[in-house]
Amino acid sequence: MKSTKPIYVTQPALPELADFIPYLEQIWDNKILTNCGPFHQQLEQALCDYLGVKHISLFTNGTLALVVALQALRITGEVITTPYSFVATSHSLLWNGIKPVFVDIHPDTLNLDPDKIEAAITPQTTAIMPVHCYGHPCDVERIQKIADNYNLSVIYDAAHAFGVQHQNASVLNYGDLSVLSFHATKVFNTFEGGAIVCPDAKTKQRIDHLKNFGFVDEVTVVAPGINGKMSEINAAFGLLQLKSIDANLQKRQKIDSYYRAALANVHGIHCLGDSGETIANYAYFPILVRSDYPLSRDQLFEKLRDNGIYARRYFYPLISDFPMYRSLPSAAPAHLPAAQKAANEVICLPIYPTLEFEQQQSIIALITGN
Ligand code: T4K
Repeated sequence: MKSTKPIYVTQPALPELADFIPYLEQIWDNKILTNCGPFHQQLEQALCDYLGVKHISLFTNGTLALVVALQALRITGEVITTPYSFVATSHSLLWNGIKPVFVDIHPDTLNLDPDKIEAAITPQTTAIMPVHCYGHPCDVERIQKIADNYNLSVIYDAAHAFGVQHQNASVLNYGDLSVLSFHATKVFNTFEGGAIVCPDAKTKQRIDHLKNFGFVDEVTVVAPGINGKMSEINAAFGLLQLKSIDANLQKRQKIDSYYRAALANVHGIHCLGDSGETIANYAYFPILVRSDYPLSRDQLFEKLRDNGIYARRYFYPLISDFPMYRSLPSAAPAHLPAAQKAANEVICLPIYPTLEFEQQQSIIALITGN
């Protein structure tokens, strides 16, 4: 069945335009457009309450938040990370003059494999930067144990993990810092945006200084900071979006369940496991196209595209295969077999609150061949 309008891997769930007008009127009235104004402050508090975390510092995007998180903890030398992520994860290391050391992922979770981390630690290693890929929590307990044993910091790239809980608490509370993305394509979006979650007020204060050029007051600059502040318009939009987040997560859950049921018995299609005890956010719906499926991964990807379904191969190519990384010893394909395999098998299917049932049915029909 050929779909009439394109179906993307994701589509932002937008509130009614009229509901945004009162927020704009307030901005127009008080003429505070940025620099941590009233909406910025309100959104930080509202997110702490909603997510169950102690402190949040809002940013213009997730990438800058990652860059600043590394600066906030004064990370240097080498950082252990995953090659199976969006390229911003390791770009944040290069922007800080840090050498990424790639460690393979676990084939079941596609997250950093804790069994492989210790072998990659050298005297230069100062931190681990794992990613909660697709919003599925990493093995946070084991990662913390390794970090404690070797006196390493842990900064989670939690760009996909908005609202995810592990053992009845926010997964964002693990590690030293967690970094969120509120990009348009994310479960919770502020057009562009991001945040650092941190456990104590002192670290939050350092992060707040760093995202505002290092200013403490009009005449005092304490660090070579950058401009990473979220504007009032983005923060206002975030406050409005928060009102519908639970309803949107429920819609995502329904879509996730329907895919799982419909694809469960399709030979050669493996749905990445749901995250068990955790409260998930259904941010992505990755399938792995194995060799016993009648089409190759790329053939299925093209078949979907030819029918107006713009699924994505997140994360192909691997970060370690990009030119600025591929000469690193840890980037050698033979060193990263699980990541290579996943990158060659994955397709992320469309999942977003406004995806219609008929649209989902047509995607499933193309995969099952019915
Ligand atoms: N760490 C991780 C693990 C990440 O995944 C990301 C970002 C980051 C860090 C960095 O966070 P940010 O600095 O971005 O806050 C997208 C997003 O741009 C990126 O935020 C995201 N990860 C990544 C996984 O996906 P593209 O290049 O695939 O996006 P694009 O423009 O092709 O959009 C995908 C589809 O979404 C489009 O086909 C249509 C739809 N779409 C997109 C936009 C921008 C819309 O419907 N409306 C829109 O406004 O990277």
